[in-house]
Amino acid sequence: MKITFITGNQHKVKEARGIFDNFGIELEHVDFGYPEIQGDLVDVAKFGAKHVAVRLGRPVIVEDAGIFIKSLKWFPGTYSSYVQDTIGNKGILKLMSDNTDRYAEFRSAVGFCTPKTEPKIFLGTISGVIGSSEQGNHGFAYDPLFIPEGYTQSFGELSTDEKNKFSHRRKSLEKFAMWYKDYVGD
Ligand code: ITT
Repeated sequence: MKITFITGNQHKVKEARGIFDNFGIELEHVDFGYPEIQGDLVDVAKFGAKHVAVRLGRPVIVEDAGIFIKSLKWFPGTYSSYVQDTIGNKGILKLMSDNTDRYAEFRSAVGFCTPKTEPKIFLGTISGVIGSSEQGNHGFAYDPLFIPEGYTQSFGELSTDEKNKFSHRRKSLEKFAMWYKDYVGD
């Protein structure tokens, strides 16, 4: 069983391969840019999946994700990629220097679409807190800042395999994988 994953992010590919291995799904990676429309993660994933499925003429998945920080009114959210490339983790820590409420969530929306059907969405969320400094150099982007609930280590201190056991991406891709197995009928 195979699925084409559209992303320009190699870290997502590595994580998705590790997750799909558990479900016997082979991942084919294609880096094919698509417009990220204004809206929430679901809007972006729906539009992107449809756009690429029609252009490539085959079923695809895309994933839109981000980190949502409560005391920053859920910023950076859908702007996570831009904010990471501009102010980065140090900028986020600065914005939060006086905030005692450190609650944050990573959220992931996976969009599946075929050229002839409407997109389907699978969601995953993980709760945690923003640490007081960057910790670890595993993973990518906000991982060194994010300490998942029940842990003392950040995602940046966990291996890909450990993060893959319970991350936002694990939850959304696992929901997709279970559904996809029935859909394909294997
Ligand atoms: P594609 O759109 O090409 O898939 P991208 O990196 O631009 O790749 P997003 O649009 O979904 O991905 O942007 C989400 C950003 O949120 C991403 O660039 C990271 O900065 C951050 N992010 C998402 N998931 C993350 C994770 O598991 N760990 C750390 N940061 C993450």
